[in-house]
Amino acid sequence: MSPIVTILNGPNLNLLGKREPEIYGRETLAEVEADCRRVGAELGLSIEFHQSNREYEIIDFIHGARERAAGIVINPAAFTHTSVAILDALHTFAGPIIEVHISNVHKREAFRHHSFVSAVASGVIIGCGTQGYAFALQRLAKLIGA
Ligand code: CA2
Repeated sequence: MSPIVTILNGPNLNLLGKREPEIYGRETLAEVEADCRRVGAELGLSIEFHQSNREYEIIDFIHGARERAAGIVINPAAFTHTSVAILDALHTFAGPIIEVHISNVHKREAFRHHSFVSAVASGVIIGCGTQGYAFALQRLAKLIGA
């Protein structure tokens, strides 16, 4: 059976492709999900894909991944810069975690320069647009040995 990878997306990413295309591009989250499923299949990974605007739901998805998933890809969106609770949840996950940011947060406001999540990430992909999700899956496949 293919190893499961859980892909998590934080608040407002449901609006991807619908607002601020100059920052986040024109691809919708549904298109990102389709790309992830295609790339995942090529890499022999089974993809679970979620988005939530609620911090507790993201924590619940991380707890769910503990029982089933071999790896996590997470774009925590604004929770990146605020959430010790998501950091604590990720600490309980044994497998590799790749953090993704669509935009180059280091070219943006100073409050986006710090990530709580990076402390538990095996790798961080920043500023590669939505292509960053495919890069993250390629890296996870290597780390998991899929
Ligand atoms: O660059 C990224 O992927 C971010 O995680 C996106 C977050 C932002 O708070 C982080 O600093 C960097 C914001 C996600 C909001 O997504 C939108 C998409 C389209 C239109 C409006 C918001």
